[in-house]
Amino acid sequence: MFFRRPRSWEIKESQVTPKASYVNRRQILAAAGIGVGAIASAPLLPKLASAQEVDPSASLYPVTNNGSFTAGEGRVLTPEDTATTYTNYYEFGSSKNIWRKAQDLPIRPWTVVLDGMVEQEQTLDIDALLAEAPLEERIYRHRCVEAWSMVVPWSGFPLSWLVNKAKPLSGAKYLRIETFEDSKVAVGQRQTWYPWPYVEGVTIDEAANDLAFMVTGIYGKPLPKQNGAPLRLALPWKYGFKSIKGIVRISFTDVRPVSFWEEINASEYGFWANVNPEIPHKRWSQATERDIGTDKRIPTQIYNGYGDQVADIYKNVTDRRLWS
Ligand SMILES: Nc1nc2c(c(=O)[nH]1)N[C@H]1C(S)=C(S)[C@@H](COP(=O)(O)O)O[C@H]1N2
Ligand SMILES: [Mo]
Repeated sequence: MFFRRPRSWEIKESQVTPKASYVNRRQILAAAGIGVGAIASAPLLPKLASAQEVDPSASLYPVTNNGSFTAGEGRVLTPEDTATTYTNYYEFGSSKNIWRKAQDLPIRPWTVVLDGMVEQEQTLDIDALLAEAPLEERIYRHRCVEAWSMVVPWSGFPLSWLVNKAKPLSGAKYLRIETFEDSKVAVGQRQTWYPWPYVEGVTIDEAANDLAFMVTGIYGKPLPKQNGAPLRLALPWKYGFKSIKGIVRISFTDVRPVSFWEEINASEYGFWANVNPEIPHKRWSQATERDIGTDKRIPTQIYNGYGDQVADIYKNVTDRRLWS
């Protein structure tokens, strides 16, 4: 077997992993009678293709690249192998190395329910949705609250397109977005102290912003399960936990949703969670981030560098904790 040394960012990351997961991982390691070093020297990863069945949406990709979204000054695309094997998906465990376990998730049939304050509730079949949606590719930066980041080419469609399709009533102020729940296949969901299912929320104004993107593919291919197939969100100006994976329901509501991480620890993970280098997390600085592709530490930018597109959303929001 091949072993590799942990990279510096992996060590850094373990220092900033949310406490619940860190404690949990230590407990599991202790119970298994192995030290943290055993995890750090994980075997080299085999190619993904061998582990995955052919996705029924494969023929839709690649889709046309929208040139208005670029990596940004001094940034380069993260290698595909890195972005698809270093993933956060607590449904499959609290480590980054869950991509094999995520292959257990059946992604067909898959439906997405649009309900709550809408003209009429709808249940959409994912393949019908993919056939109808205006798919395009966008290169986005992604900044995790744990101070690592990547630059990836997502394929998908604007969230605003789906909002229009849902026909929300005028009183709807928020989208409450929910992940699948199935502890038979998602081993992490057997950890009953977490408030499953994973939930996230955005305001109607945030959902209407052109940057809010529903992701169905990556690197010109269908989205791998570990990255949130068949449907996940990308909100590149917010910390990564807002970009919810494995979406099965979007409910329109006038009540602000309480998100998964907010419910676990509201003082550390707020509703808005806009990226801001000047507002530290309670347990670490947010001034810099580790790019997982280049392994370089770089300065973090306000709104992750997307302020020109999103700052206006917040100009009249004065009474809220906009950061962290
Ligand atoms: N359902 C669900 N969505 C999720 C998560 C999760 O654990 N479960 N993790 C979030 C976090 S913390 C991040 S940083 C991103 C990671 O996306 P990636 O693994 O595709 O990079 O997914 C987000 N979406
Ligand atoms: Mo994250």
